[in-house]
Amino acid sequence: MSSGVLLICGAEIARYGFGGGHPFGPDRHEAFMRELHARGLDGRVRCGAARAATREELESFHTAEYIDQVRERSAGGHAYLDGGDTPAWRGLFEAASYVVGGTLNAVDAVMEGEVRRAFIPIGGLHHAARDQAAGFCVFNDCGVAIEMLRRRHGLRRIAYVDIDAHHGDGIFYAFEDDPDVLYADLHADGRFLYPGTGAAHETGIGAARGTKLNLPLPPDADDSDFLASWERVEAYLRAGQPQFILFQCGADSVAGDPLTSLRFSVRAHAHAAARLCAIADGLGHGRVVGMGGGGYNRRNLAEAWTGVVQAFLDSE
Ligand code: TV1
Ligand code: ZN
Repeated sequence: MSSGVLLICGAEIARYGFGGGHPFGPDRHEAFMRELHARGLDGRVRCGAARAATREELESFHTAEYIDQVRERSAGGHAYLDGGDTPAWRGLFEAASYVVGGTLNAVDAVMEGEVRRAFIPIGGLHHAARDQAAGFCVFNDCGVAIEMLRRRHGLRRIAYVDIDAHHGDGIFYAFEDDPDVLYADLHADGRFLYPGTGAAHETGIGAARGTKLNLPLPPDADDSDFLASWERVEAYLRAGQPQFILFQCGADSVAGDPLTSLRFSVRAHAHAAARLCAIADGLGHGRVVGMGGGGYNRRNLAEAWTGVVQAFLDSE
């Protein structure tokens, strides 16, 4: 088994975001990279660029009609892709395609045994549905990754773990009836925060009924609340024995985020990353890919995500 941590970074994914005072600005990538450099971690990871996802890859998760709509609206500029959170701009289609391709590069490198862990800061766009944009998310890189892990790499059981403050509805509802997608999501209770979903009783439907783990938290939950819920995530993953772990580590669950009121410290993110590596190693494969997700306080995202990368490196 190979060692090393792959970091997907560069101008191709840095461009993803929205200008004009939008919280998901294109400066988030740089905020992370500066902190990585300040901690001397940039020299300890292997860096790789993103590629654009192909049409076929996008179609593994998204509908053809939706992909066309994104292409048309971003060429035309101006309109929103959703009710007001996700503005279209010229070049957005390409930027969103690079985010998906970047996550696929991360997943492919892990599957090919080049590295055991990989991280992509601008990724984890968990609100995009198969047929629509939502909450700053155009193409759902996590969803395409799950589909490609199955179709291209032949895996069956894949875990998706999400500690972003917002519920990962785009992933949850896309795989709600699929018992082979393990889903564990810590988020602020939907009664108090967008997108409003992810109640504890939402455990899957049909063949997957009772198999998913939604853990809503009080809107001001701190590290002790995090740790109590996190124990359940670990037990769930150990019982489910996934062949791959996707980790959406949104930093908007850290105290001081402008969009949410969760109060985790950045240690929560590092702890989750370290434990996921230990679990993946215990399962004999070590496969973990981290995706940055949300996080709108630049200091927080820089510290939380570099903590995740540090935990990946320490786990080697
Ligand atoms: C344009 C400009 C859009 C400034 C949106 C905050 C803005 C928000 C903006 C904003 C904002 C939301 C809602 C809207 C319910 C909707 C990456 C009808 C200062 C993964 C997405 C949050 C989180 C969407 C994404 C949310 C992620 N909050 N300023 N929009 N209304 N939308 O509440 O999970 O982190 O805030
Ligand atoms: Zn979020």
